Amino acid sequence: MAIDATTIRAVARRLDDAARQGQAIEQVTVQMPELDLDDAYAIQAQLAALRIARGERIAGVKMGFTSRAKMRQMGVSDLIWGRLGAGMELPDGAVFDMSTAIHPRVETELAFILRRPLCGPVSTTEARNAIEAVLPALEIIDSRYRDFRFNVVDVVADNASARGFVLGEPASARMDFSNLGMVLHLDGQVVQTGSSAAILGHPLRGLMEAARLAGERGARLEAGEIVLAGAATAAVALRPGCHVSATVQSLGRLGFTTT
Ligand code: 0L1
Ligand code: MG
Repeated sequence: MAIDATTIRAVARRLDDAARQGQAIEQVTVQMPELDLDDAYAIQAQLAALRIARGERIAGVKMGFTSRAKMRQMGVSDLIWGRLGAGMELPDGAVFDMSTAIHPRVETELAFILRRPLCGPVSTTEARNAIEAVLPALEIIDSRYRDFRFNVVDVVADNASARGFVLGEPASARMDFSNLGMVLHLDGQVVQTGSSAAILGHPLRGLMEAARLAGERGARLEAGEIVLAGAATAAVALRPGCHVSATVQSLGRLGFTTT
């Protein structure tokens, strides 16, 4: 680690303020190029601590960089994760107030709810047996950095750009969710199509990687937690006054409106 606990708290406060005020800031590595991934995850943990101190519950985790194309684009070779606060969840059909965001984007995902804890490297059978339900999901990402530009250390410190999520109806984990067609609509127009297979080849891998990364960071995925397994479509910029919906084969439709 390159920075001390006081600096970690100060950087987390700066990112937290930026998120709460909807104001973009300079990437943290501009002032502190020495920051490493351990520092970044420590800052992220401190962001979660700030949420908890405000009375928010940590609801689960989100995976990022789950497509090889995005890893290549960012010049990174591993996945990242971020923490989901319970307050980030928007009910299906809710209104998302854009004035509370900076430059939000939406992407179509699959989510899992766990029925037992997972930690460290796990087999596909262990991962599957830990799933209570599989759900269609929309993730709203919003980098706190100017122009949505960052390196991997910046984005991990910024909680993997997590901003919000919407969950659809839960389905049995026994279903085959390996290759489900997904369509993202904006105001009724198709803007992205994809397949759940785009999530690391199989969405279960998103969960296995979440368990692995949790183990590496001394954490654990808990029963009842949500895991956003990764994006199956590219992220699309949101604008005020639009209706966003996603249709996921065999899992149904979900959406929200922006204002
Ligand atoms: O959920 C995601 O895949 C986003 C991860 C962070 C990178 C980005 O903001 O695009
Ligand atoms: Mg995502």
